Amino acid sequence: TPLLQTPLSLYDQTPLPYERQLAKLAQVRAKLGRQDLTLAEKVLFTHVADVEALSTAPGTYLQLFPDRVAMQDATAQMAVLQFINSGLPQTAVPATVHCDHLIDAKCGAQPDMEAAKRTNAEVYDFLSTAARKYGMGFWGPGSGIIHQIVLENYAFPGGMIIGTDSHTPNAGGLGMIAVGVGGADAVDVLAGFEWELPLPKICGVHLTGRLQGWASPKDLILHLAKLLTVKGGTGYVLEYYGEGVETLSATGMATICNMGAEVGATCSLFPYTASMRRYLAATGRSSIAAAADQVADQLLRADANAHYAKVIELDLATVPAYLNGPHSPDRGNAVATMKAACAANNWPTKLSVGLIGSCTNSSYEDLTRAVSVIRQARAHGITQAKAHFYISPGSERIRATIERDGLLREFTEFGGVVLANACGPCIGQWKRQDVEEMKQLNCIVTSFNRNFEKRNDGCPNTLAFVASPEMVTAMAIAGQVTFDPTTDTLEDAHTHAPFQLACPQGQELPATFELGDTSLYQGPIPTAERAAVQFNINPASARLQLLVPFQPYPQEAYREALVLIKAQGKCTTDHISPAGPWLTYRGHLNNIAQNMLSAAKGVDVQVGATQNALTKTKVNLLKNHLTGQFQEVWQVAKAYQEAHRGWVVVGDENYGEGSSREHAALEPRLLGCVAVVVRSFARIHEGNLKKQGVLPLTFANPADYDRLQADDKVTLRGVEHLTPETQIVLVCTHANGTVDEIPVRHTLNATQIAWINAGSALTLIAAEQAA
Ligand code: MIC
Ligand code: SF4
Repeated sequence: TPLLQTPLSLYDQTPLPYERQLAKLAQVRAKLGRQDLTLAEKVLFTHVADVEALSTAPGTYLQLFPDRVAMQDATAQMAVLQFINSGLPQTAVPATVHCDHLIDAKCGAQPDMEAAKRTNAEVYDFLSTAARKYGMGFWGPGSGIIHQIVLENYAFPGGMIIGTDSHTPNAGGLGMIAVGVGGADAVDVLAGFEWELPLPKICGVHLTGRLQGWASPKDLILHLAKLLTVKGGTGYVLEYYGEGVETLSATGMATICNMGAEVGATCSLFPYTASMRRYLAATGRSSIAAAADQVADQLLRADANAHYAKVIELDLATVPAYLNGPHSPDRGNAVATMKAACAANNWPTKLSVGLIGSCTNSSYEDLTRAVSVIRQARAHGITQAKAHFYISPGSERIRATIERDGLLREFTEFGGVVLANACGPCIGQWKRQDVEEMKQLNCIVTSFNRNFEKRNDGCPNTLAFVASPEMVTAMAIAGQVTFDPTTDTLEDAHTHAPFQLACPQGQELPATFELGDTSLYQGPIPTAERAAVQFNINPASARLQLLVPFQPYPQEAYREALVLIKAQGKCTTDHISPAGPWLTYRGHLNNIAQNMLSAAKGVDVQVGATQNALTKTKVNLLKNHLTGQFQEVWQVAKAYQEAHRGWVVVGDENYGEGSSREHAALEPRLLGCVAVVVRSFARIHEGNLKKQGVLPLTFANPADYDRLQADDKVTLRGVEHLTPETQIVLVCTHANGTVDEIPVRHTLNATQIAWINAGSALTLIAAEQAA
């Protein structure tokens, strides 16, 4: 049958799994006795390892077999280094590596690419060697950003992908369960083991109506981010449904799913639509669309009376245009309220830089909408934007297509700088040129997804906002973050008469896509040639270092442990292991560990005025409780480790929010962290800590955060005989000698406890492999 013959992608021989999924779905229905399945449940449950073992009791873990794995260069290095230790000859499922995070934006695409190839040669060589050795596809520098490439080439309705990047859910725009994970999770799947996911709850988002005026799919998710906050989606899959879904393009849905990461959702997804069919056809995958058409009713939509854990009702017509920020993507300001918000918060109204594109917003539709705004300005004699203006195409395919169609020229003629097809300024790979602006409080607006402090340019004075690309463009033209195109006017350059911008108009898809430079992709080499491929890691390298499996902590480490830092407020992975210049060391644990918690804000502790004064103004300076000396965070940690003292980190809400980077767990583990105790965790980070053998604990009573002091000594009672049911108690001896007992919770299952006992998950795999 045609279903069985359709390959998974243009680059894979493996067939689409639809036949298998249909058979499994029947088993799932029989096992659970349910005819009210959500789409997410259908896709998840048709990927479980064993339907007979399937349970939907709260607190269970699903054991899953995803269809593929994607990794980007900044996280793939650690994933590959771990895979090397597994000793396996090749990956068990189709996988790809994408070179997108390490390209510094400075002068524009071409010179920046040349520089990146020079400076990152060692890492690119390592990754392409790994791809050849283990049978993976390799998308070299310049090919584009992982999530865009996955959408264009690998995503398919009803499939399941995991990726070592938190925005992997982007592929939900094509109806895929797509989840961001740490490298160690990816290695499990690459090694042929099941991937373990805590059973998510399914939140239905019921869409009615149609977006109006300047509102775009980006605004829909900015609106939801405001509603749900950065942790409101934790533990949930966001499943969209309703007639409003049919009004959205596939790429628009991808934008919405991409930023589900910003509310902490496990992933987001949409049912199969006509726009998905169009997108698949435009990207050369009509055969997948034809197969999807056949199984759509059974597999690619929820049952008619699907049961959702909760439902959000949203009339698309009520969504205004937003500018979210600064410092957090859930800080939602309707564009119409920005004048008041700037006045109330003393934010400058001037816009210094506008940036569009990235993995979130660089579709053909996005860029044609942005250009439609530029055309209106040019028709009124405006020759260039008032703010600096940058464009990051998401892929070589997009870049080549907008070049062919003249859009690229329109951007550059308007003063826009087209950057490499890469992450660039989105992840702090940006040598910002307007250095004068950076000396004072200044605003930038991007069409990216995250806006944490210092993320884009490393500068504490920068207030970053996120918006749709067309809104960024309009604001860049006006040079004001307060510019509301629905009420404010621009001035005609010749007549000086005021004029208003009409709503942007875009084109969903080009008639055909241009592929551009196809040599940037290197496919898997024949199996027989793989064994001969050799790694060559220079022991003196500053960028790559083989991993040594962690040894278990001795029991004393859990007794009278020191508090390294009591982090206050937002502590994202960008605070725990900052990116930007540190991306250089993503393959070298010892070196990158020097950035540990360097951007975290330590709480005002009661250990003396000096530290109060210091920590208020400065991050990455802590009192070493053993010597009284002030040192960088990692130095204090190392000193404790050398003194054979265990230490803990104390954190606030949604600790570890943001990236999937497992460096945020590996670094504390390397330097002797036994536990991280917080009010709440972000999902991926909690999983990463477990994998590396660090106990993730939450206060049973969140107010106990205040009872645990930064100069306490903490004994973790209960850890000696840890079981999934153990109630761990922190016995905290305060500086004045008094003692508090603080109950904490853990979510470790038996397998995960075995990781802790072995030292780390990898230590356990290596031991099993050797046995
Ligand atoms: C991000 O957007 O923060 C990143 C950089 O893509 C990260 C991955 C990383 O830190 O390498 C992510 O989202 O997971
Ligand atoms: Fe790259 Fe930014 Fe997308 Fe992360 S969010 S993958 S850094 S473009």
